[in-house]
Amino acid sequence: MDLFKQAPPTLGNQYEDDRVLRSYLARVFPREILSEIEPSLFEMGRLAGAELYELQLADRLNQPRLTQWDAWGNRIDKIELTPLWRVAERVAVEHGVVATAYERKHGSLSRVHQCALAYLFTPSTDIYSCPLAMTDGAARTLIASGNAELIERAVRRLTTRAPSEFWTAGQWMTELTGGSDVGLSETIAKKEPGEDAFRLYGRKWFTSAIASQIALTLARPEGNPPGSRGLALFYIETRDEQGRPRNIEINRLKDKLGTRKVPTAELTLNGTPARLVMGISDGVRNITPLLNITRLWNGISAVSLMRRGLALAFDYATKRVAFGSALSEKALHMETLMDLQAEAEAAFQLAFYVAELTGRSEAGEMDEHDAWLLRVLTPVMKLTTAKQAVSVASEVLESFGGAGYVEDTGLPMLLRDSQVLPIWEGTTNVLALDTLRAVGATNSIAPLLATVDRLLQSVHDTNLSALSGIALAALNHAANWLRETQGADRSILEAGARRFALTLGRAIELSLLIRHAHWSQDHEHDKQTTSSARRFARSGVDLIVDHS
Ligand code: MFK
Repeated sequence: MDLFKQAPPTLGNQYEDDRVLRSYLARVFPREILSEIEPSLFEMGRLAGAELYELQLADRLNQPRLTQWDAWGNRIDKIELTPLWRVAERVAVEHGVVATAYERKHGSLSRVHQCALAYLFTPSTDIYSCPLAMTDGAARTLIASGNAELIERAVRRLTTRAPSEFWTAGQWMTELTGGSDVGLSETIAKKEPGEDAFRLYGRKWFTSAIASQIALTLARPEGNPPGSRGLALFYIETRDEQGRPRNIEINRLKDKLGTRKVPTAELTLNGTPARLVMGISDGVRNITPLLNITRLWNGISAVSLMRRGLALAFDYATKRVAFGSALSEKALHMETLMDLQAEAEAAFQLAFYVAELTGRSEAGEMDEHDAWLLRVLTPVMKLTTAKQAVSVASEVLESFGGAGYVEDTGLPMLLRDSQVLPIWEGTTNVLALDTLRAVGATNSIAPLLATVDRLLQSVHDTNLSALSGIALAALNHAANWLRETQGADRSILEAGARRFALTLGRAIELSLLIRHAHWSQDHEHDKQTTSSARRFARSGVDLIVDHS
């Protein structure tokens, strides 16, 4: 009997097939620079759709392993990564997924080039973006610290293209007392008589990518006051020349919903040698360059996972036949996918806009207005895109019917891995409060309104102008809410912070989408972004609820 077999979804070259990425890069990059960087994007797109994707599916059941003891009673705490992650590291290093941002061949646009590489690389490598994000953030933080000795020792290795020299960095912040409220950290830093370095004593509770060679961490030098100002920022080299942990015990690996390739551990620091990065206090403030880079990576990962889910779902729609025709011929199925596509495109524009701002800041090309914008839009972008990624992943699974719920299709992982995005690097609520902090004491979003005005100024198409009105009305509503809440009880302001931040996020996403749609109509004679902008505009932009 010839039984029916379902054709699986397949992927092509993930750069070549990505209208959104290619159109965006064509707008942002001068033509000669784009042709210079395109070979790197074609190659990463090819790997992501072919070898890496095949390896990812084959590696599905593998997980990192912790061996705490050797046969002879020695504590070794050895971590073995899965085959996919070992290949991912080599590919990432050789293709400059971190390095590109530091080589700065194209000035501030190198950050955008790097994010495009990360966006292509991420969905086929099971969150290897986590160690890369922290490595990038550590390099940025060390450079910002001005600590010449540590820069000389570590930055070259964090940003190299030579796999044999490459170091990854961890970001050890979370303790049992405080995942979000880092100021409660209990780890103590002691200066032993006759020693230059400090030694750290404490317990880190949720440390990601524990196989890293170095880590940046927070600890309280003895005698410092409680709270985040009393913490200092430290640099650790995790293992000695023989590969033994430096007074660090890995107590166990976490059993997590997703990101299961990431070796995340509970650690005890038992006199771990550590060097001050800068200053004896203000550790939280000093580690914020790292936080802001990993939050950018979080957004790039969010849009890349949405893109992967939709690439598979659109392809599958051409292959799956039900009720007499392919799903791609069903109006409701395609309507559903196109709405998801609009969410993904909107998120893409915001994540890459923050990449552009980050690049300009690193290249020293920022005025006060742009610095404010980057500070506010980083948490706004992170929290908005992370929420979008979870809801898009859930719908993508549903679009496959039962197959989306079955592990060996590889699809459930998209949802599990997306679910981490609103949690780590600051939950939605913590980042909503950070947005209020970033807006500043004036409680005004005038710089954002001015930016959106500028973005939309040249849009003359009548359909797009109507959509601009929706974005501006939402932003003005948010601005009024903030003004009116100013004199009220602080709890009213905080209770509305999530709606406020998400409204800013969705309104700026719509504005960026309109700006790009306008460009794409003029330069590519393409109305697909316009159609996405129209869909996105009717999916809820203004979430503010006025208090009575
Ligand atoms: C896939 C891609 C991503 C991969 C990453 C994977 C790794 C995941 C591993 C982790 O999840 S590591 C843990 C991540 N943890 C967090 O993100 C902590 C979340 N909590 C916060 O972000 C809180 O808002 C915060 C800890 C910062 C609040 O602490 P405090 O003690 O209330 O801080 P405070 O006093 O408000 O801020 C201290 C200073 O830092 C202030 O400046 P001043 O000293 O000048 O007044 C703040 O303005 C400044 N600051 C805070 N956040 C900032 C910032 N400056 C710039 N950017 C920021 N984001």
